Amino acid sequence: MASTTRSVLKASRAAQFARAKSFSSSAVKNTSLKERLAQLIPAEIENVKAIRAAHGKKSFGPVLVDQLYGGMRGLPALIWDGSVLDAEEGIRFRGKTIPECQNLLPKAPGGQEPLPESLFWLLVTGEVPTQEQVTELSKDWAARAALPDFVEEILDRCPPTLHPMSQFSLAVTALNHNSAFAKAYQDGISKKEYWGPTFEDCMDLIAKLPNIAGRIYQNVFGQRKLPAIDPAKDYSHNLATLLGFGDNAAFVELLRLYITIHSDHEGGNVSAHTGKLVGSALSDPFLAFSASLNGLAGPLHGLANQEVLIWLRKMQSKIGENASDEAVKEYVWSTLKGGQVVPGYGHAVLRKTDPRYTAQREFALKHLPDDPLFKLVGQIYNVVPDILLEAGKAKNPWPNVDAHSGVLLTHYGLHQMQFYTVLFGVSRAFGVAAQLIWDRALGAPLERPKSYSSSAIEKIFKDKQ
Ligand code: FAM
Repeated sequence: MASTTRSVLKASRAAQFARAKSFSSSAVKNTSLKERLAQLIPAEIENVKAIRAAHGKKSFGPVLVDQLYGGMRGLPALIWDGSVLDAEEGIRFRGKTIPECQNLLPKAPGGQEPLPESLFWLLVTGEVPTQEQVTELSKDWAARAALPDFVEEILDRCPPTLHPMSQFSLAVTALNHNSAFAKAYQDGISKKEYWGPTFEDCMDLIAKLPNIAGRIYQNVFGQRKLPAIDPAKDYSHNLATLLGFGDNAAFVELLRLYITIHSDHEGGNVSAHTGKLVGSALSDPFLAFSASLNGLAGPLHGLANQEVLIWLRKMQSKIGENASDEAVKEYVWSTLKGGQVVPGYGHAVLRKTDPRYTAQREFALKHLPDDPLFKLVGQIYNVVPDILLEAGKAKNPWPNVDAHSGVLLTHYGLHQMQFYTVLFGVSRAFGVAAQLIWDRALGAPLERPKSYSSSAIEKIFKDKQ
């Protein structure tokens, strides 16, 4: 027993040492993202082996029957390395808070917000990239950005009445046609090599999203001719240009912040978990991420950003602009009494104001302090939490990310709220893709939790009252 424990500890220390060594390698400065990953993977495989050897049989605590019926809240069930969500503090990307990311990650020349390219590098490697590495990533994504003709045709044939999220999901599913992973699997690739074509698919996926989003936007709302991707511009600048806002430097900065803060929110939320689950069947990253998008399209998840703006506009048409606190309170109560949720408030994990809300509020204070809708959002913040507390149901009365994003987009002229969740989807690809790469590198197995029928639960506890 003692010698087994000693050898487990020794293996664990050796793995930690190898991991620390590879994670602080001086080669990092000159490597591409794929080269850096190839350096990190062997040590991480050893690290996971060591964690499982040392802790694999330890319990995380009891599972309550309530958790089976209650959407698995708080049930420890997944490994997700890119980010961790603390109920009080909010999200940390590879250990870094949003303000730390804003401070540390490379920015565009003259810009103040992190480049999402740098956030992706951080999510994948746990390291802050150099400016040169970020520039190379921008160029790589620009070179991969073109859509196959048939995907463009699928989008062009969609009726404009089909919700942009459904169009988005269709297009991403169709990209599976050219999946490097699906092809490699058919050609008999070894398990050990899965991560390579998964990486290529994830890079293609992220790279092609601006052209998909831009095409949906122009087909449904704009009818502008789509400009070509400019390899000299960063990802967000190209996306802004496709939407018709590339000349507005503040909007481009907003998109950089927007993509960064919406990228990842640990693994249990619907879009992240769906992507991981579908990926675990070795469905390629396009199939896995289109499933994520279908989850994000639900009003309790990503679609809430659309719902918030619809709700605000309805409120304005009912009680007018510059309404009193009393009128706002009455409107909020009428929403609750109608059996509806107040969109943009509450969270399954968070118990404080979402730092993603705060980051957007700070952006608004800097760039649009006098915007009337921004002022209304501030007024609602002063009113809603007390009402939700008084109503006595919601565990978290504070605003989430979606309470703020639409107000910023509409300030710059992106008024079409049905499009907002598409931008959330572009961002969420970053977090899901980073985890899909690691899942294939670490040999994550098929997900298959155990389900029970209600009668089985009754039977199990029948004699244990
Ligand atoms: N307005 C009214 N009721 C709310 C509420 C809100 N904003 N938030 C929670 N509740 C209710 C909830 O519907 C539930 O009622 P029932 O017992 O009748 O089913 C009760 O309070 C307990 O819910 P909870 O445990 O506090 O929250 P959940 O973990 O079940 O749900 C949310 C979390 C996010 C689905 C919920 O807070 C909600 O519906 N919020 C509004 C929609 C929204 O903003 N979604 C976006 C979340 C966001 F972060 C994202 O994913 N993008």
